[in-house]
Amino acid sequence: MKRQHRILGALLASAALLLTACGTAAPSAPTAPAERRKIIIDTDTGADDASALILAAKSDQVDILGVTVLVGNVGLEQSAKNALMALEMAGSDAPVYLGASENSSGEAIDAFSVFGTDGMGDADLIHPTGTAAEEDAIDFILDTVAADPGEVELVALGPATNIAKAIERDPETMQKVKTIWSMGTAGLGPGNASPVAEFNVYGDPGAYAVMLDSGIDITVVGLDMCGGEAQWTDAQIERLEKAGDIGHFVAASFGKIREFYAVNGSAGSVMNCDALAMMCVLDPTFVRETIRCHGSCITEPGETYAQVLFYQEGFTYDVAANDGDHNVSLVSEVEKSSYFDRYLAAVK
Ligand SMILES: [Ca+2]
Repeated sequence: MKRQHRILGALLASAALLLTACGTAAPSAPTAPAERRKIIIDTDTGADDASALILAAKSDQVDILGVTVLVGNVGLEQSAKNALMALEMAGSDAPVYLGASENSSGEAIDAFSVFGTDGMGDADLIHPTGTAAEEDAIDFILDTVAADPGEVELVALGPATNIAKAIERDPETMQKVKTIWSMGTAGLGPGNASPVAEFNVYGDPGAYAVMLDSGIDITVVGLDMCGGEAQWTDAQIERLEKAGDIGHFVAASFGKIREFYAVNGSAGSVMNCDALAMMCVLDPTFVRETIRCHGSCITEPGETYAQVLFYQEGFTYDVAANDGDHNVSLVSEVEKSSYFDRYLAAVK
C-alpha cells in the first residue's frame, strides 16, 4: 500500500514538473501595469499622520492627488508644514491644501501633550521648501471628485471636519466619492480621549456623524486595531532609526509620544494608528476581517460624548433595535504582528 502511494506520488510530481516546464516554455503574455488608485489624504498632521503620508507616497498602488490638512493634533498652519515635510522626505510633490482651522463648533483642539507642540516630537525636523496651494481644501476635494466621479478614495486620518464641510456644501458631488477610509472611533474597544471616545471623533463628533450618515461607502479602522502586537516597540523603533533618512525622520518624530506612553500605561511601545490605517488602504492582505455595522455617533454632551456605537449586521440585541442602515465596514482584524516589518520594508 505504502509503495503504491509512493509510485502515485512520483507520477504526480512528474506531471507537475511537466506542467511547470510547459508553463515556462510558453511565451508569457505581456501584463499591463496595474492602474494606480487615486486618493486624497485628509490629515491633522502629527507624527503618526506623517508616517502614513510617507507610506502612501512610497507605494506604487496609489497616486496621491492631494493632501488636505486641518486642525487636530496641531493647528492648521503647522499641520500643513508637517505634511509638506513628510511628502518631501518621501520624494512626493503632491499638493497640500488648507482646510479647517477649527472644528464645527468653532473650537480648536490639539494633542501637544502627546506629539509635542509641533506635532513631530519637537525635534527640529520641519523645514519644508514648499508651501500650501492657494485653493481651499474643500474646493479641491469637490473639484477633484467631480472631475473623476466614482474613482477618488478619501483617506481620513484626522477629525472629519473637512469631509463634513464638503458633504454639506455639495452632497451630490460627494456621493461620487468611491469610498472613505476613516481612521477613527475606538472600534470595539476603549477610547483614548475618554473611556469611550477616540481623539479624531472627539475633535468633531458632529462632523463624524455627518460623514457616517452621508450614505458614502465608509470603511472604519478603529483604535482597537492598533494596540497589542501592532504597537511599535523600542527595539523596532531603533531599527527604523537606522533605516536611512526616512526611517530616522519617522523614528525621531515619535520621541515625544514614546515619553507620553511611558507614563500612560505602555512603556516600551507605542501605537501608530494612522500608518496602520494607511496599510489597510494599500495592502488588502493586511486586513483579515471586516464586519458590516450601523455606526452611530453620539454628539450630545455627557460622558458618552463622541462615542461611536457599532450595531453589527445580523446580530440581535436584547433591547436595542438593529434595523439602521449598515453604513460602515468596520475593520475587525488585521495582521498585527507583521505591521512593523511591513512598514519598514515599504519605506526603506
Ligand atoms: Ca491623525
